[in-house]
Amino acid sequence: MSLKRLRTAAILVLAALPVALPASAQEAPAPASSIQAVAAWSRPTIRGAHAGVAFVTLRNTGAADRLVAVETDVAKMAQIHMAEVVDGIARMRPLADGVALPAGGDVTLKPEGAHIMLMGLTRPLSVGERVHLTLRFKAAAPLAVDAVVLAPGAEPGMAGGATQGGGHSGG
Ligand SMILES: [Cu+2]
Repeated sequence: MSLKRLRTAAILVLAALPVALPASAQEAPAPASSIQAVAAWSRPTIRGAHAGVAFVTLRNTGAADRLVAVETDVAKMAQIHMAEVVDGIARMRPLADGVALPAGGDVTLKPEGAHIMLMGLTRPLSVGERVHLTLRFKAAAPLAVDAVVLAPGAEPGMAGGATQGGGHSGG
């Protein structure tokens, strides 16, 4: 084979690569997720705080599923918790099985209920910033969500103020 032919062959191989990659990627297209984050928010933390919280409303347009895990880059780990009042004392416990997401319904994580606990914050969370979360489900594809850190009083559901008590203060 002449040098010219070799070079031509090499160019043909190189030229074929960019075409081949998208083609193989198309064999397994990412399915449009059946779960959407309608709203996601978090709370500011003081310097030195070990824990933060995040909340999200999830809309499930597909089959029944579960939120089973959360990952974040602002804390060592994220857990799914449930806040509850036991004997008049606000407590929270990890939800080992996560949160049920019924088919065709909205589920709102909130301070007085299921919430995402950011354990071992690596830095304080400031008003206005976005906390990156990756939500993992039993069936649906993982969902990347940015939770906006809202100032106290600007939080969803606080305006009404009809419900009181129970929620943990995140301290
Ligand atoms: Cu908690």
